[in-house]
Amino acid sequence: MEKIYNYINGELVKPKEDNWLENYNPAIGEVYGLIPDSDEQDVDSAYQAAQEAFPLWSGKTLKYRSDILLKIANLIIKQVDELSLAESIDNGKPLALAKKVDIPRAATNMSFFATAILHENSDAHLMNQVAINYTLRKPLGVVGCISPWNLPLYLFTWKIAPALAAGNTVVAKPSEITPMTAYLFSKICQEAGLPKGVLNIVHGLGPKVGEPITKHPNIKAISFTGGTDTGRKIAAIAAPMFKKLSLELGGKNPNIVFADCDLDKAVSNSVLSSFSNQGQICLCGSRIFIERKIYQNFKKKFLEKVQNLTIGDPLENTTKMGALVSNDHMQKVLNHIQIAHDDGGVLLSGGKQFIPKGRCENGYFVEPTVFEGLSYNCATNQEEIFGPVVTLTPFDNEDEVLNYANSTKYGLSATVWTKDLNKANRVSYSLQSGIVWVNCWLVRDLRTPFGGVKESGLGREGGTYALNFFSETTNVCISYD
Ligand code: TXE
Repeated sequence: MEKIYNYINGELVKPKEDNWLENYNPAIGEVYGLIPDSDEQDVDSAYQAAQEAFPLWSGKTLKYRSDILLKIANLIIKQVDELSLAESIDNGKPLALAKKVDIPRAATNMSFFATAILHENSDAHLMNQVAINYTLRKPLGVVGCISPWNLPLYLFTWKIAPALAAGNTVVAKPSEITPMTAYLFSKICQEAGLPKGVLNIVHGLGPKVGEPITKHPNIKAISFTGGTDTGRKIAAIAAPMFKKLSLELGGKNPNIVFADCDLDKAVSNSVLSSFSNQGQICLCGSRIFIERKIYQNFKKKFLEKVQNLTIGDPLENTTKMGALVSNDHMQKVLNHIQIAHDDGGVLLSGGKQFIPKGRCENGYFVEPTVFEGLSYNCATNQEEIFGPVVTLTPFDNEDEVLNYANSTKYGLSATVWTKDLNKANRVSYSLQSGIVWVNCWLVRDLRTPFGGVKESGLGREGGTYALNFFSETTNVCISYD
């Protein structure tokens, strides 16, 4: 059985207790490897290595740090085939999706922040003839990065890159459900010559590894992406310790389709925003609100495309929907489908576990599922399902749809389809959301602030927002004599 190892002080090492967890391939429903079942001792070793590496790494020139991160980016691109296959096997997502989105974006995360630090400027405030103030930006020290299973290397590097670029050293924990590409990333770091201890990756369970990172007295900040409930637990520990916190949490995103939209564009993008990555993207638009006068037309076109989605073996090139990430998650999604039925939902498509023929017959697949006829405030329209399940709901006016859209405890992203830009600006202003896409979905400029409001999170990632999170400022005021 293939084992993967922690990456501590530049070495690939076993967990101290020599305990291991099973790693599943969700497309075939079988264990295919073992990962370290690490604990607090391993986190302490990782912290020590990061602490010892900090003076050297933070003292390096921006160019030195930039060059190493660019080397890592180039190695990711060179190894795109191996990394994409590993990601698809570990997560269940289509290989084509991993190759087109996940792995290239991981490389871009590294190169974006490698170059961002070369162009960053800081502030100065001149007090005429009295004094000059300048804003000194310094790295925090050792920081903790904890990431989820839905976009494993993409979200892992989205945290690691700015943390390292800003001069911090890192103790990182990828999800125990999808550890493989983080492990391959540690070998890339060795190949790139990243100095030992600068990045340390500790594999294992949230409570046994994530929590010790969160509560470690000398880990200065926690950057977390994952479920809202877990984010709450992390905040409860970190806040009283006055640690900096970046929380990217769950979502229940509205997708608002006005009658004056480009209907075909809205339909095709809505299929993507509903079912990409099996609906396991926190930015997916799982609540589709359609202006009544085009409801039937939208529904007809949408269902035609949904029913043509190829679901099955993630390694097949034609596959558009792969397996859900685990049996537990599949059961959670199937349970939500049952609740939708109980709430009086009318099933328009899907609704069941999908059993492919051949090698994936024991995999964790769920059909792309569409309901209508549910109230905006029922559980299906309020709770995050994080799977291939969407609802269609008609509306008659802006106030009504804004009430629906803003009715959940989340506020991560929203999508608006209309050709009327006044309406687009008006609705975007009124949406309780960290991100609004108008006539597009998942168009990403990495300089922009990324994050949610309400229970979708705290703080913003992306560009200067991320670099500022991973640094501390001192205002130096020098008087003119
Ligand atoms: O989250 P979990 P999952 C959300 C998504 C969904 C969830 C799916 O909406 O709700 O995340 O990811 C570690 N102390 N987003 O189920 O369980 C755990 O081991 C410290 C939103 O993985 O929260 C894993 O490494 N760490 C997001 C990580 O936390 C703990 C995009 C996430 O696990 C821990 C992606 C603990 N007590 C998913 N318990 C966005 N907004 O961008 C677990 N972990």
